[in-house]
Amino acid sequence: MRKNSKLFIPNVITLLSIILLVLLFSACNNVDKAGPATATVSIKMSRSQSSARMVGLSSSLTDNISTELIALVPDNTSFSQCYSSLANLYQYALTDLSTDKVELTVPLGTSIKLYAYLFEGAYTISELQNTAMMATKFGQSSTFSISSGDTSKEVSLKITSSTIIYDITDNLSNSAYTKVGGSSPSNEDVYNAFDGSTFTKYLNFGEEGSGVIIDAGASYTVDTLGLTTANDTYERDPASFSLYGSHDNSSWISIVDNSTMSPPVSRYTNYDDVYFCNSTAYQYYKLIFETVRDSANANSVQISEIRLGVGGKTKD
Ligand SMILES: [Ca+2]
Repeated sequence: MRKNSKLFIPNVITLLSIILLVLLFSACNNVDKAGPATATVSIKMSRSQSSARMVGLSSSLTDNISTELIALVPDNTSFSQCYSSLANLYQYALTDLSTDKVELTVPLGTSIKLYAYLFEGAYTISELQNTAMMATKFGQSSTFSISSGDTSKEVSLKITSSTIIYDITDNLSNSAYTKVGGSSPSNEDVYNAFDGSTFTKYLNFGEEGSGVIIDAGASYTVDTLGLTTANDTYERDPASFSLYGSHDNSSWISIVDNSTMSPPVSRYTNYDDVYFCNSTAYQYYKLIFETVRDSANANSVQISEIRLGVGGKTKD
């Protein structure tokens, strides 16, 4: 959103390395005629075995982390920051962070990898599966396989923080934004939501169902929405949104369908960033405000700033 800011703001990329001790606890290989043999494997995360790259970085890998999701995948599955869009998956499991152990059912004699997703919030597996959450750190193991005679094995897993924080609406001209529906006062037109100032706003008398089309000038894989409340009349705050992507500004593909938000009551204040799964790069995005906080007492929808982020975070 902010003019004259650098296009790419690389986050501090902390490359950490840990060693997993893979312990085969049992010889209880489940030889099933219908599928490959498997073994139940208890994995101990040996986080003290950090590489030299951790020198100078603060304390523990799991500081501020309440949940670690492990995805067991075939070796040929590409990593994604969005765990729910992994192309192939054998199993999800949560690490018991009090013991740093996780139990998995591993296919024997098969090339596999582990991807780790570390979250600040405390979640169950079903919560993670029902709502796409953005991890704050990610891990990728090397490829390995386990055979029936193995009793233990060491595998490395590299942990990084999220990679690039990026807002595609940075440095676009006012003509990149097209109002959808309704009408606006001349001094509260659509581009005011992208000028980097919370003291200017986009107001649309179309209220629910109005929005904006953004021509990003190039294709980006947007996965985060950031909003900031305007100066007054909190009844007009957007309370849910839909997002569509397009390659031609004509044919639209749904990315988010009427997702509820919790607008802050405070004015000039950022909403919590909304993260969603999207693996396709689009040049055009259409953001629709489906509802406002109090439609009976609002005559319009208004917002001071809109950010569309890549890589799971928007920047202020
Ligand atoms: Ca503004």
